[in-house]
Amino acid sequence: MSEQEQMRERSLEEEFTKRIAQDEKIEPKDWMPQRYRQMNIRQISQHAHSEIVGMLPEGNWITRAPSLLRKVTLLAKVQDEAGHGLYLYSAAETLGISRDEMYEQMLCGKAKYSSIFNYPTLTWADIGAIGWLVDGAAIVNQVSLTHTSYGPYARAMVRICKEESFHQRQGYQIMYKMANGTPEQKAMAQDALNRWWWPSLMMFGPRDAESTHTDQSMAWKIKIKSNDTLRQMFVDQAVPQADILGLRIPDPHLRYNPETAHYEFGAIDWEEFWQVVKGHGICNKQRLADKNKAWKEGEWVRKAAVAYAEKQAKKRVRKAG
Ligand code: FAQ
Repeated sequence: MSEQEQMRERSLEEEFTKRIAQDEKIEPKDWMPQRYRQMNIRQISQHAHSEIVGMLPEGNWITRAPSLLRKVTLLAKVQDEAGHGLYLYSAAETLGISRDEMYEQMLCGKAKYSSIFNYPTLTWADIGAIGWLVDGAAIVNQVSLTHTSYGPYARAMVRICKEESFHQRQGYQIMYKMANGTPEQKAMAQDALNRWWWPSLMMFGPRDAESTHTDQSMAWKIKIKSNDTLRQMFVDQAVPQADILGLRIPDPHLRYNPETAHYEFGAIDWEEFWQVVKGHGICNKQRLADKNKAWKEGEWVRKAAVAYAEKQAKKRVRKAG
């Protein structure tokens, strides 16, 4: 790079830093540091993959939902997650990566998606626990991301959060019904809470002290709040909700600290977290196998969509001529 180019780069970077400090949104055609672009691609594509792989644990229960109403509601929720994935892939595409490339990274296991979706859904109560806890945790994170500095991501978050709120309510309502049902149903709800509680806390990522990206992400306002701050907000919100359900959070160290006005909680099993992130969770292999199978079986749909689009384009040309 010539000296003149270096000076120009520095002044662009200064202008960028000023815009971030003033809470201006960065838009696709604006100048941005290469690393800012890459960090957004990484986070947004991982988020998109999470929505797409996240359809599988609940999709598992669509055929076994206990009533027509529950089936319709669950079907709509799972379809919403697909929509979230698509908005997010589109937001990432504005940064110069194609959806095919991102999808390929997910299918071959190179890209990450949220650890939580590598746990199995064993009973109907798990569907309640996912809505309540997993969507609940996702909302806490995503509400803060509505203020993220990259415009297309921030706008996608606003819409996604509205739908996630409905998801959280439907999950909590399933838990409420079961927790107030027969002793067997209440036991199922407690068992689901026991299995989903700790993985939900892990969704927020490693402790701040061990997080690779938080410092730079927060400096660029890609992330607005740190992993530990968001995790604490989630715990403070979920504990009173468990009390209303009459269920017990599976943590003997959980206690309210009136001085800090926060719930203190026990140690998270970080060994388990990293094992799951590295591909050794209960369902990692099955999730990727299912996504690859769906991709292969959907080939004729993609071909048909392209053929249809080409036919329509030819029709338009004929009409215009
Ligand atoms: N799982 O330096 P940090 C949903 C990785 S959406 C797997 O702290 P960062 C909706 C991280 O990627 C749920 N990997 O990373 C729904 C990094 O690896 P890398 C998804 C994780 O990015 C509900 C490394 O560890 N939400 O649930 C996890 O600053 C129900 C170091 O970590 C989002 O994606 C994890 N839990 O903070 C759908 C929100 N945590 O890339 C269906 C947007 C960390 O260097 C049903 N994302 N890692 O190889 C974020 O806010 C952030 O990316 C964090 C992680 C907070 C997830």
